[in-house]
Amino acid sequence: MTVICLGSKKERSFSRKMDPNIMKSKFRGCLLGSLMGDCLGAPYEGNEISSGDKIIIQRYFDKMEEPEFKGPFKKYTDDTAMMKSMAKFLIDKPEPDFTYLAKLFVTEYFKEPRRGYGQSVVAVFEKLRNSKYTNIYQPANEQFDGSGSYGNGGAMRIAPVALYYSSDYNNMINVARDATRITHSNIFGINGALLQCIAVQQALHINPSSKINIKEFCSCLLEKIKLIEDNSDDSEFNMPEAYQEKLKKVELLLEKEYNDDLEDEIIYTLGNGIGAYDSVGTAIFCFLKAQSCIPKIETDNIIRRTIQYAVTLGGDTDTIACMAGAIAGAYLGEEAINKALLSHCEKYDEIISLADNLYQAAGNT
Ligand code: AR6
Ligand code: MG
Repeated sequence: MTVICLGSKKERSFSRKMDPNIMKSKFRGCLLGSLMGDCLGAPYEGNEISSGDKIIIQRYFDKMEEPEFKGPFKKYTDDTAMMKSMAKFLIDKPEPDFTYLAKLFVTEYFKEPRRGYGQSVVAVFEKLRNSKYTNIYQPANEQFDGSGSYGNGGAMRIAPVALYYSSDYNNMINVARDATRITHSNIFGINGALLQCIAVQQALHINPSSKINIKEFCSCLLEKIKLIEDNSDDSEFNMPEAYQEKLKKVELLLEKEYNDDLEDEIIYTLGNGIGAYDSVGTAIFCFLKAQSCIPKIETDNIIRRTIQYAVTLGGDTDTIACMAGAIAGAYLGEEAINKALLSHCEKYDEIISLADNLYQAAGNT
């Protein structure tokens, strides 16, 4: 597997000679976009969003953009807690040590258990601790009578792997898979995390000053996820092209003109739930859709538009906005992030340092 499909020739040559300052800004943008989606999406988690709610969400974002507005921090959830552990694992261990990663997840969970973790993943943490990490993949394999979790918990935390291995595709895929399997062994949970990882990596290599080529972005994703699905064992579900089909639906929906029922169709077709299959395609869709104006989302800032749009689709708002925000931030970098909005997110300064340390650990100066 040696595909490095980075879109157009122009994008490929840009990526080869990317200014290190741009790359550093993209590392920050990605982790901050992820944090912002999580923190700003969390208050709406589990909600169905009416057209009245959309106006409230618009005001909520407008208010936080006002420099003089002071409010309590929007707290981050398990998405960021686990993303932080992923970054630390890559920073601390040049050779991936997945037992170390499992310990980081468990330590973080028992330090702050009330971060909104998935209902079932907690059992994995308890078993890992009780078994003293003898077989770090066994607890996840035992979930759901042996079928493993298909939740989006692997995908929501994967962005640091895409950054660290941005020019080493094969290792990126292998590390992303083994890091996901500690909690999620179901093929939908794993391949969803891989798709999100690839989307972040592709976004990272695109020139932030040029408009994204949506068709190429999708066809590259499709090409890579096809290879992954062709080599996956899907005997349990018999949906061997699940994510390929999902991406084709993303492309079709992106072409549709706005109408009052479009959002219902998006939610019905792509999903807005806690399953990776019902949320990763949705996050990619939100990112791509937000590249141009969206009715009822009033902002010129593409990262805000991506996150706000993800929130207005309801359901697992923090995680879908977190995944969409990570892709948008990897493309556009820190400069494109609204600082007033960011200032309301818990521990944003810690995430900036984490991104810088990850940038250095990845062999950059
Ligand atoms: N069979 C039936 N239900 C399942 C299965 C399965 N194989 N897999 C998952 N579920 P979990 P996560 C359902 O606990 O993926 C948080 O808000 C089941 O109801 O592994 O880490 C995060 O922020 C299970 O409890 O968590 C994410 O947004 C649920 O999916 C989200 O939850 C979550 O799976 C998922 O986090
Ligand atoms: Mg969540």
